[in-house]
Amino acid sequence: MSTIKRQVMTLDEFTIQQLRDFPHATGELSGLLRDMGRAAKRVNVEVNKAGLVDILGDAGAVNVQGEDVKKLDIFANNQFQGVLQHGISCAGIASEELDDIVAFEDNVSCGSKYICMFDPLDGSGNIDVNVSIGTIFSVYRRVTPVGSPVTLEDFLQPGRKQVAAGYMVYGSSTMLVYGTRRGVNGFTLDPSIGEFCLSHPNIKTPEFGNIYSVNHGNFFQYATGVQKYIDLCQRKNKDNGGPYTQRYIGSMVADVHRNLIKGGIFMYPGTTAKPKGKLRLLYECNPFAFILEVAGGKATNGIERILDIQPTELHQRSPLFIGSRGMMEELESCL
Ligand code: AFP
Repeated sequence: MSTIKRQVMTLDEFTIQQLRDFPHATGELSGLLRDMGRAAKRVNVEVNKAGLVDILGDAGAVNVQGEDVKKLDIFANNQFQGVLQHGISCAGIASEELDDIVAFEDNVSCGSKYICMFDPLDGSGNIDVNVSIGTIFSVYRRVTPVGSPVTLEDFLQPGRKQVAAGYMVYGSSTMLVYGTRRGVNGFTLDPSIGEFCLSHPNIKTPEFGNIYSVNHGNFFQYATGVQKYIDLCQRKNKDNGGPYTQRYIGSMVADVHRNLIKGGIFMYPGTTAKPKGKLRLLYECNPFAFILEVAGGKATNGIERILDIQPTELHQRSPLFIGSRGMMEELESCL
């Protein structure tokens, strides 16, 4: 019997295809990933018309991080929470927008082995000015018994325990990238059919890149080792490849996505005012550290591997250095 060759493979088809290699898999993780993709499409529609409708601007509340909440953040949070709560593949969530975990208490959800954590709309400071923003998520296997409601313990796991992690970029095109231990794959939303289509199979990040990304405004507040590395990035001469190019959007998803594809290093170090930096370990650092490591890169807090940090609270922050292996090693020699 001849096999029909398809030109494009959608996210749904891809996740189902992956199941064929694991005949005993329950399909729960694939279902969860498809749920996230579905919610992302709804968020994408709203992000695209943010300039048209009265959804822009502050919602008037302040989130648990003490930052102004934009209306789209709330919309996005509700979409991801809703799709997982009404699905059958997730037992509970934690979100950057919520104080506490949400345990889904119905029998079907309690019977799931996975929990999901997400930052529903990262880079929301950029919404009003039409710059790429994104969603970041990670999936863990719960540690409490299946069948009971999840607890905080299920969420305070080190990043190396992640089963999958991913992100969506709402940019010049909309992409969903996710990784499992088997590899990282990128899907671009085809608006004509409303499907994420496999566009970047088996992503590997280059060993070296040409880009360093950091908030230069904080330069004098960084530790000496970090300053030394930034100096090195600027001073590299033609004998060692010329100075690196500085690129920093202030929207982590877009910055790290670009560096993942092109090669580079992204840094959000601690400052004298904020020694732990700004980024959240569970919602931002861990998922990207997982993806970058699977793609061949590295991620540390300057002292230890991000994925080995034992979290103690849901919303804790961590300095982050992440990117191409060769550039991370250069940085480590300065720290
Ligand atoms: P917002 O979601 O508040 O816009 O923050 C985005 C972010 O967490 C991350 O995406 C950026 O890389 C980082 O903050 C930018 O922070 P600085 O403006 O301090 O450089």
